[in-house]
Amino acid sequence: MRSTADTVLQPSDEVAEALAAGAPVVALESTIISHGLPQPRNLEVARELEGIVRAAGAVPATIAVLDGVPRIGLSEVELERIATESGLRKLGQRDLPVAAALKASGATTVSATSFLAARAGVRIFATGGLGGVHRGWTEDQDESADLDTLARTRITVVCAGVKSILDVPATLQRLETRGVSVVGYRTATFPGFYLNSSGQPIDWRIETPEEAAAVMRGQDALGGQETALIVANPVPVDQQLDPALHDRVLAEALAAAEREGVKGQAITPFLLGYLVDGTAGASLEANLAAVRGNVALASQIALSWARA
Ligand code: PSU
Ligand code: MN
Repeated sequence: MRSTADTVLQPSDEVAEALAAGAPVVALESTIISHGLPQPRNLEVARELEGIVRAAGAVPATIAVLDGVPRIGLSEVELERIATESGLRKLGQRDLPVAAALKASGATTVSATSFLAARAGVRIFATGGLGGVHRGWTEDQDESADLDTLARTRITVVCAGVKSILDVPATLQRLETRGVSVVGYRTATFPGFYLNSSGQPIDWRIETPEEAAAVMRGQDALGGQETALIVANPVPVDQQLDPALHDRVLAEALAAAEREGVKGQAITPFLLGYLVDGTAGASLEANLAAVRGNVALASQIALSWARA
C-alpha cells in the first residue's frame, strides 16, 4: 500500500528511479536560492550545485513546494521559477500543510527540506549553513526551526556549521541538548560558515566520507529517536571571508537589523544581504565556496552510503 507521503510528495522521474535503484541521491534546499543569494547569480548557483552532484555520479534532488505540491527534484524550468519568481514564500516544516492546502509556492528551508527529503527516502542533504539560536535569544526566543526538525529527523546534513550571524555556542549547546550528532570533517573546531572556524571545539572528527556513512549505519543499528547527523565541513582557509572584515560588517548588520526592527523569518535574509553589500560581494564568494564544498562532500557520502 502506498503511504500518504507517497501520494503527497512528488519526486521527479529521475529521483524516483534513482531511489528505487538504491542509487546515490543528494537533497538540496531552495531557500538559499530564493532568499539567500542575489539574482541573477542564484540561478547560476542552483544549476552549478546540481552539476556538482551529477559530476560526482549522484542524482540531485532540489526540494521546493510548487503550487502546493512538495517536489523532490526540479526540472530546469522549475529551478528557474524558484530563482526568479517574486513573492515566493520561505517555508519551514510547519508551513508545509498550509502551503499544500492553499496551493502556495515556496522555497524550503533546512527544516522543511530535511523533513521532505527524509519522507521521500533521501538520506543525505547539503546546504550552506544551518539556522540556529539567534543572538539576543534570551530576549526574543528566536531559534530556527531547523534545530527542532534535526532533533527528530533521520537525515545527514552536510553544512559549513551554522550561520555566523547566530549565537554559535548557544546553537551547539541546543544541538547537544536535543541529541543531534555533530562531527567535524577533518576539523576539531566547528566551522564558522563564512569563516573556516568559529573557534568552538567539537567532540568528534572524521576524515573520510566512508566514516560518515559508517556513523549513519550506526544510527540505524542503534535505533531509538530518529535524529540527524550534522557533518560540519569548513570552507577552506584560502576561500574564507577575511575574519576582521567579517566581524566589522556583521556588527554593522546586527545594529542595522536592531534599528530597523527586522525580526522573525526576515532576519536571516536581511543579515545575509547586508553582509553581501557590506563586504562588496566577498561574503557571497565565501558562502558559495562553502556550499560547493558541502555539495561535493555530500555527494561522496551518498556514493559511500549507496555502496554499503
Ligand atoms: N544557508 C545559506 N543561506 C541561506 C540559508 C542557509 O547559505 O539562506 C537558509 C536555510 O534555508 C535555513 C534558513 O534553513 O536560512 C534559516 O532561516 P531561519 O533563521 O529563519 O530559520
Ligand atoms: Mn527564526
